[in-house]
Parts: sequence; structure tokens; C-alpha cells
Amino acid sequence: MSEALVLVANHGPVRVLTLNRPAQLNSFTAAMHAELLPALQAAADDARVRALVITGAGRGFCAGQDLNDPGMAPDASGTPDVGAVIERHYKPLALRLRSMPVPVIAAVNGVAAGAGASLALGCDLVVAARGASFIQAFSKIGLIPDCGGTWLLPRLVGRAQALGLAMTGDKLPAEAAKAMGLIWQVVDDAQLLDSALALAARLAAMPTRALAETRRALDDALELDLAGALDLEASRQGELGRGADFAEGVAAFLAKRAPVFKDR
Ligand code: T3D
Repeated sequence: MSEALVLVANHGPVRVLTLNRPAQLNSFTAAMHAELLPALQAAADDARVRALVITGAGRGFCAGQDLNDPGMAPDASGTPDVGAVIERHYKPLALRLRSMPVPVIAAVNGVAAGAGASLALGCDLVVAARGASFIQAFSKIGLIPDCGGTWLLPRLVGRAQALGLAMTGDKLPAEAAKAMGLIWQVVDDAQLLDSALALAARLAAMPTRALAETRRALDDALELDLAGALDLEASRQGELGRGADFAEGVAAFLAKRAPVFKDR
């Protein structure tokens, strides 16, 4: 039997998904997509999972689309239908990732290129090994950023830096990515998984539903004016305020004890 292309492991309430095509730097094939999206869905559907970590096996995180994959072969027109690949694989992946009911951490262990960079940057918090790097490889092969890259990059670092990264396709070391605000944290290579797991465990003990709503509210508010954002806050806060986690958080604070959150 061939080995899984996405390894799944549980560390208490933290689920870890490991992209597992190390010889090809975990680049995406149709077969790997066919495991990754269901693995994300399974994590979303499993009430025991309260935080997710995505990482890569071997020396790379993910080198984007596997440029040798049969899915890239020319169709009847004589050229590959790249748009169809995006519709079939990358669009559902980016949307699923961004709407996960739990916080998602990318533990970037090595190079994250093309759609692999978008996968990492589409996670809520990116923790990178000092030796990792980010490459907007698309322009080098005549494409634009995809898997959400056009939406993510200017939101993360502004138009000037986004265009610089996307047009040059230059390799951005983890420290530089942190300095420009592209990612959350850089840690020593040997500490990457432990650091990501510790952060995930911390988030897993927090009010999960509020964390997922925080992501949704920040994303939605970027499209709104101040009055619209205030309306959004009143509406979503109203819903959270009726949740068990808010009651528990306040009760625990007043009783000077540690809270136990359960909403999801
Ligand atoms: O359908 C669509 O195309 C739409 C979707 C597009 C989304 C995209 O992601 S487009 C961007 C695709 N990705 C790339 O263009 C990146 C290509 N890879 C690289 O530029 C380099 O591999 C890296 C800079 C990422 C790493 O360089 P390095 O020197 O550390 O490693 P390497 O020697 O280049 O790669 C190691 C092996 O992985 C090598 O195989 P080999 O020679 O040992 O048998 C290499 O061919 C393979 N590999 C790396 N990236 C890919 C790949 N094989 C297939 N596809 C890849 N993307």
C-alpha cells in the first residue's frame, strides 16, 4: 500500500496534518489534494479537535503545484487548463482553510513556494523555522499568485510589498518575512514543531468559537467602513455573548479559577 500523502496525528485536542511528498518538497498533486481537503473537513467536523497545525515532511513545507502532475497536461486545446485546476483544487482548499471552525497554525519547516506559500499564509498564524523561506514562484512561470495569494498578500503586507514579492519571485527568508509582517513568528529549526504544538495547545484551551469568529470578523471588516464594522461587531458579539464560553469566561474570572471552554 502506498504511504499517505497527508499524515494525520493527534496531540490531545491539536490535530497535525503533515504534507508527505518530501522528495518533491510536498508539491501539490491531484492525489495530495484528494487527501488534504478531506483531512481539513474531517478536522472541522470532529468536535474533539480544537486547533490544527499544518506542516511538511522533510526539508520543504510545500513547493506549490507539482509541475509534473498529469493534471497539468495539455487538454484537447493543446494547452493545460490551469483555471480548471484552480477551480477543482485550490479554490475549495483556500475557502475551506479560511473558514475552519478552529485556529490553524502553519508550521513552515522549509521552503514554501507558489501555492505552498499561499497555503501557509492562508493559515491563521504562521510559525516558521529560521531556515524556512517564502517564494512567490508564480511570476517565474508566467502565472499570478493563486490559492488566495492575490487576496492574502496585500492584506498581510500592503500593496507595495505584495507587488514586490509577487513580481520578483525573490526568495524571502523567514526572518525577513517576520520583519515585514507576513508571518507571526520565527523559531530555531529544531524547535519548530514543539513551538507550533505549544502555541496550538494554548489556542486549543481558549474559546474556540470566539477565535474562529475573530478571524471571520477581521476578514469581513476589511471590506467595511467603520460604521459597517461596528454593526458587524454588535451583531457577532451579540451572538457570542449568548454562548456558553462567554458565561464560563466571566464566571471563571469572577471566581478566580481557570476557565473550561467548550463552544466550537
Ligand atoms: O495548475 C496550476 O499550475 C495552477 C496552480 C499553480 C500554483 C503554483 O503553485 S505555481 C508555482 C509552482 N511551483 C514552483 O514553480 C516552484 C518550483 N520549485 C522551485 O522553484 C524549487 O524547487 C524551490 C525553490 C521550491 C526549492 O529549490 P531547491 O533547490 O531547494 O530544491 P530542488 O532541487 O529544486 O527541488 C527538490 C526536488 O523537488 C527536485 O526533484 P529532483 O530533481 O530531486 O528529482 C525538484 O524537481 C522537485 N520539485 C520542487 N518543486 C517542484 C518539484 N517537482 C515538481 N513540482 C514542483 N513545484
